[in-house]
Amino acid sequence: MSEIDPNDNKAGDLAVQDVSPKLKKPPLYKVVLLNDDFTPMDFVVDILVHFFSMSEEKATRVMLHVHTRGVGVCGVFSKDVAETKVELVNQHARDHQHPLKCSMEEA
Ligand code: TYC
Repeated sequence: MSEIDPNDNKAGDLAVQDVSPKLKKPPLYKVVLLNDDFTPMDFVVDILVHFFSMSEEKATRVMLHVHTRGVGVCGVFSKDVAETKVELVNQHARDHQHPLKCSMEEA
């Protein structure tokens, strides 16, 4: 192999320096739902159950949070997964003629 062995320094002229790891952890993204005045509450609960695997109880809590506070977190995911969830939810809302908007932001 071509690895450098710092103990095998026959000429005595080898400088070995510790280097901190360069790889950063990939960023995570929050997927959020935005409130609006028209999307039915049970439609939002269904989305949280089916696209974000929440229990009916948790989905109802999150929906009411969005309804009263304006925005709420559905989950935290890698970039690819967050993008896919946002697309699927927004397409589902469009398919049913609801103005519901889902988006993502860095966690
Ligand atoms: N505000 C909506 C209503 O009163 C319910 C709602 C909740 C809509 C959450 C969107 O992300 C949302 N029917």
